[in-house]
Amino acid sequence: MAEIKTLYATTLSDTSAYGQFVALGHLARRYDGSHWTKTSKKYREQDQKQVYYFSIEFLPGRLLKSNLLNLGLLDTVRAGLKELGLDFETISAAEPDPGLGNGGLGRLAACYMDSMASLGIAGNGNGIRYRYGLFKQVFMDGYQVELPDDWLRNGNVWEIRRENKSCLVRFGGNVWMQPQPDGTLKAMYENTDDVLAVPYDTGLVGYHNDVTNTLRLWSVELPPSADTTYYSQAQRDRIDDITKVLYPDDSNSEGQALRLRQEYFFSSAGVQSIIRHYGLRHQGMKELGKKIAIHINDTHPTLVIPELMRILMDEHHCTWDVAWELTKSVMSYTNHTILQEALETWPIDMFKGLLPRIYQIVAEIDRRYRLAKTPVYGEALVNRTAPLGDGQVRMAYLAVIGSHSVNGVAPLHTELLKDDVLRDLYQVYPERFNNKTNGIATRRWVQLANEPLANLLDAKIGQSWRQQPSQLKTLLAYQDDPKFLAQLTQIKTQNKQALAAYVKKTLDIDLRTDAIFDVQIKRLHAYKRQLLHVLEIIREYLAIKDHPQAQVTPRVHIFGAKAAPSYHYAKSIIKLINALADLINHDPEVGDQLKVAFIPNYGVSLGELIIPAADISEQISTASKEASGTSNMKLMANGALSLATLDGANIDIIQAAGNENEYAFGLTAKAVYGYYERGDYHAVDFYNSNPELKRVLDTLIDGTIPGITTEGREIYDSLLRYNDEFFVLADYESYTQQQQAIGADFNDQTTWQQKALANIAASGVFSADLAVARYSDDIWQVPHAQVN
Ligand code: KOT
Repeated sequence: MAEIKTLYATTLSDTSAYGQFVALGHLARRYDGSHWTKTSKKYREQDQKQVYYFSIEFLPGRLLKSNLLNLGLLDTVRAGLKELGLDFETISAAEPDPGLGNGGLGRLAACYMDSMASLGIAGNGNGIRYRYGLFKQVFMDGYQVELPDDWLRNGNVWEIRRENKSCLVRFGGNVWMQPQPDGTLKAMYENTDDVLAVPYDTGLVGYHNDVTNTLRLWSVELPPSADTTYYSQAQRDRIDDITKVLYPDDSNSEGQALRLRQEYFFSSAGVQSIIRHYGLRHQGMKELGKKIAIHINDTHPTLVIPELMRILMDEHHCTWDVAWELTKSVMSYTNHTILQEALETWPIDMFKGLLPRIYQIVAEIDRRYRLAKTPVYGEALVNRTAPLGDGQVRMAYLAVIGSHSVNGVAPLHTELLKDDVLRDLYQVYPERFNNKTNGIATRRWVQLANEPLANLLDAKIGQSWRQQPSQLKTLLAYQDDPKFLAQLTQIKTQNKQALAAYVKKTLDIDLRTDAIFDVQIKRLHAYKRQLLHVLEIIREYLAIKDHPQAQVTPRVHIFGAKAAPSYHYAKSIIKLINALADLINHDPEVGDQLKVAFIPNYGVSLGELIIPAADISEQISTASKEASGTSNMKLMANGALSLATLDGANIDIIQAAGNENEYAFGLTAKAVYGYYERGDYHAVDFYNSNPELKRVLDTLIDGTIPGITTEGREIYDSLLRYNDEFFVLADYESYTQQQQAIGADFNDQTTWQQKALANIAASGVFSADLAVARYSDDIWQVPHAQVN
């Protein structure tokens, strides 16, 4: 476009890739800036119901390319840059990828924000502007080392600081209720530690619809009183710490006071800003439930419930009953895990000290819950389910009691919530429980990440799938079109070449692009069972060593995974994978038949490179443990076949694409629960009865794999001495059988690509647009653009 040349030509050609990115970012903002203002004005004028999605994590990925795509400018900008002799991809890669999340939960929040904008829903994200995102992972001697992610070092083109929308958040001190002349009670505070919450807003651009919504992230600062009062350095640091760094734990709760401060900080600031905004246009609070929906993404923002109660009662003089009905009608909660260690609870003493007024309100919620429910459900059940119990504040229970809707993220997960984790509360509030299967932003994961595939789809089935991913099903008409299937192979090869070039550059490993690219990308966690994948690699390695001349289908095993810094076992698995990779990749006898590439620092941007190149999607969690999974959906949409347990959304993927197009294996959730109930799982029996498995496991401790003396023993013991908590050995045989079937099937590329096609065609049902439409219809009660 002319504008790039006239306005930006000098800037663009004279600067670094980063400088060019900043210049282009400003250009994009000029375009979407007017949409942003217009969108806010329209929502205001039409008094449209607002959805506020509260999440302690957002993983939006780089925004330049996606904003240009959504604005309809991508092709033009690319062509304009080309005329200037500049490469768009290089410039785009200079953008920092904001790592403000750990994994699935944070990325889901970002996909849903994208869909809300694209469906014209007045959706607002509310979270924390961490000064440092999730650590950068490097490997030293095969061990994970964590470096700080200083993502804001050079500023952030997308954000706008809105100091005029700041608010105070109060911690600690003493609080008491003082009777007023009119008979009401007023909350009085002394000696509180106040901090200032300053919002930074980022525009979220809808797809080809002139809508730009807002992601509001809060940053902490000293309160105005710091201008006149002395704050010691230690006091200043204590305040700064609140938004300094993202907790690097996925599916785990460490229970530290700083985390609780983070949770209240963004919950309180968010609710204050909502009520202030609402108050500008409404008299009284009556309409709140009709005008506002607040969504609680896992339990981290649960304090929005007592915080809204506080504001309604203390600042807007509502009675308890009125405030409570309004609060419940506004709130809804999504649970993302059934792992015990992830369920948040806070010691009452810590909670009370940090949040005295909020504690009073939670205690009153608890008192009234007990009073109302004991006569109906009995004391035992009520004790088990009340917000306060065992000296703890139980966040999930508070979230259920204070919301009108509770959902799981895949059908199996929702059933397990009802039958197991939240079973007692399900007795009390059966009507609140519902399922909302996760979805992904097809725009980012296919249109942006896999342009060759997207273009082929356009050519074959037209462009309607770009607005309505369910149209991908029309692809099934080409299942017997050999030319089309060959094109799929060709695109896959092209994507593998791009990934192979990256792996060569970063790890100096040569990958054959005619090999099976077998991919496992997700956080490193025992329940996700990267270890099972490792056992298969050892099996393949031993098979090659036994029969160096035998014909094997070449394979590349690709891992991407960060371990929480304090998760010792997960870090040992990382060392094991790297040690094994070292052994295999340098063994001349193995050659290019088998390679292992553990790509460091997995995140959204690397996902965009790896996913389009995958043939096999490893989704091998112990059945019942993975709430949904979402990389399974992204890989499927890019034509990878799932090698999957019957867990989370794998079940739904297998059903949608057809069992014959995936590789399912392993214990069912029911079988896993059966072992728990009977207490008769004996890992050692599998070791003793399967000589191949025995041999594979022995390599962990017999020196076959150099450099893992302590890690090998630790892992070996976890399986045999401590009885294999995640049933790795029980699933070994069925898993390795499917792996062998994959090795054989891959040689028939026509049949293989027919399966890939079936996966792409069925992936439309996992679109985040559809998921968000269901949230809108069933939970938030807001209108949205048509999705089907
Ligand atoms: C829970 C507590 C703290 C930090 C993270 C979590 C967490 C993450 N819980 N669930 N997740 C993942 O969420 C994804 C989106 O729903 C799911 O697909 C995935 O199965 C969860 O593990």
